[in-house]
Amino acid sequence: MAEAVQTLHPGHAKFTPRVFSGIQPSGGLTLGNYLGALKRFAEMQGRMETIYCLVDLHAITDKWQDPERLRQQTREAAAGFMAAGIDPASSILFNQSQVAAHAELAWIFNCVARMGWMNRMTQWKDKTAGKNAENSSLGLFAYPALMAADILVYHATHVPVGEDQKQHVELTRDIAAKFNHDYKQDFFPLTEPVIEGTATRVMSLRDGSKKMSKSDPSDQSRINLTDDADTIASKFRKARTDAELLPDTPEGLKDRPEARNLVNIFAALADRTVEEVLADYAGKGFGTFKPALAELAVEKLSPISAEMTRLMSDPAEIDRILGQGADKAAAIAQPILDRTFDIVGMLRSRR
Ligand code: AQP
Repeated sequence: MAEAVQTLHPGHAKFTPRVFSGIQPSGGLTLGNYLGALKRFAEMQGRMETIYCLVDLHAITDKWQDPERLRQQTREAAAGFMAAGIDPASSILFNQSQVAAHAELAWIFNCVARMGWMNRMTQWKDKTAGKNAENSSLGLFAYPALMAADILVYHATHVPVGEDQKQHVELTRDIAAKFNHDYKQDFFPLTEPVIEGTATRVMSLRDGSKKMSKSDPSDQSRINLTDDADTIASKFRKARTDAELLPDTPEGLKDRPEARNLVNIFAALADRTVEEVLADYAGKGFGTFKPALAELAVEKLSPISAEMTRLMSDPAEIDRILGQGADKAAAIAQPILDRTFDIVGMLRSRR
């Protein structure tokens, strides 16, 4: 992270270093969300201003969500954030739909972004692959413009994300640059994606070519943060692997995606490098490695799961925290949105 701060784009000098990131409450949180996002969100806390968001407006882009379930998933995700170490006294934590500035700025960005840019987004292509794209929601197509608004409505300079979201952060930079160019202003920062660590892309336990995802139809493909110890052990035991022994260097994992995934998960959970993990397990088979991985995962995830259960026993308190976070977020976003409308030429006479 310190390195990322030093490599700030020169245009950032006038912007307060500020982190924004979010997760869709479109299902239960996974080990991928934890290692690729939450764990890193917690590590960034205290180093600079941090704003974290449950992006519930995004969660309805892909498929219909049962309204009561969506509210529950949003509370559960908030509990997951806090259980993973995000302290609402140090970070701003809220759900997106409570701050209207996100949707308002997204409209402006819908008019800045080009259809061709959206057409090139791999998430759009992946989520519509094999389906009738004509039948997908307009919201799914415009998802990256809303994500750009989420980030830029706070003039965020850094966005910690997993590898899969890199392209969307690059598009955010394109939108900021086009806006700045079209209106001859140096108004929006060119935000940096922060993609670090050994688990920037945690893969499915059933298929090493697919990322672990909360919406994968197979529950066996992922570890949920709420899984109990037996379920975690059983999912790792059944995880797809090959018959070879573990190599002594990372290069030996090159053409072994499933093995590489499990070693990466181990390294990220243990806060060790892949080389260090292989130094311990080279020459050993999965009969030895999988139980050790399961034990480590249970050790790291059980306290998170227990804390989530405790927090979920008081949903009113979660709602209060999210409401308070939304007030703090709106206080930062509103002046930036107002200035954007001024720049674009919207008549504002109510102030
Ligand atoms: N498998 C993963 N490995 C590493 N990072 C991951 N992230 C998600 N999956 C992995 C990171 O988690 C953050 C929040 O992602 P999201 O929930 O907003 O959307 P997503 O990337 O589309 O995650 P899912 O689990 O696949 O959700 P669904 O199934 O609803 O689409 C991001 O920083 C992401 O990189």
